[in-house]
Amino acid sequence: MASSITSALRGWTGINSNPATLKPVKTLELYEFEGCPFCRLPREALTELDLDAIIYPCPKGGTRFRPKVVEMGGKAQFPFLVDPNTGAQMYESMDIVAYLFDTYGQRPLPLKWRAGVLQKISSMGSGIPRLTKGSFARSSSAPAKNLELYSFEASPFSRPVRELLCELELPYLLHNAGRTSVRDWVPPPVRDALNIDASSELENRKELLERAGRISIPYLVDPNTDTELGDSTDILDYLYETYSA
Ligand SMILES: N[C@@H](CCC(=O)N[C@@H](CS)C(=O)NCC(=O)O)C(=O)O
Repeated sequence: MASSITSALRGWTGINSNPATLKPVKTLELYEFEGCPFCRLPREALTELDLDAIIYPCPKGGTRFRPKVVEMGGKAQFPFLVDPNTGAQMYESMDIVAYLFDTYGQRPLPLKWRAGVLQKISSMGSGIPRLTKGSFARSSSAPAKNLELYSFEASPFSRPVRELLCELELPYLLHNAGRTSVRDWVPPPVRDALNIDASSELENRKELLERAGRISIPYLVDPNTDTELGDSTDILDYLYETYSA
């Protein structure tokens, strides 16, 4: 419920995808933490542009990836984007959003993103219902391989999963799977019951359909244990049991 309020307060930004003209050859890397209002903005832009990224969680008190950001950029400030395709490395949420639209969207920055200050204020307000979730590190065991998550930024069910991945400092490949058509809005159980075709033009949705037989977001893949889960409650239980120390 609180997660839905957060998405609603952001006007459901980060729900629709209009794929970028150019897809990065090497995956983008974003150092961020889920509870940070500034970090939400580039994550929303990634969904809007249908871009994947490796998320390196940097919650407060985190020791796994925070030092790397200080090493690369000189300070512990988040978000921090690394683009291995161009060598670009940058702080500042709105600079990152503009960079993504310019470099990969290859289209003018949408009007709403030009009002950077308003976006930041709105993001701060919308995070209030989540309190401190996704902000502070908890001890965990580090996975050998990155996890993978099919998600889109505004998904109320994905947010708690991303918050826990963040708190446990578990890096993951974020497969964005936003919405492009009306049928994407039909809840998965209704879609299943009515036999509604779930196919999509988005690569990640196609991939998920093939992999799981249905499209239900979030969907977690853990190559360390050969586990795949498609229900947020099951995913949360699994992450606690497997990685929380
Ligand atoms: N103007 C920056 C502000 C970034 C910022 O202040 N981020 C906070 C987190 S919300 C931060 O990095 N705090 C330092 C820390 O968490 O240690 C932006 O828009 O990206």
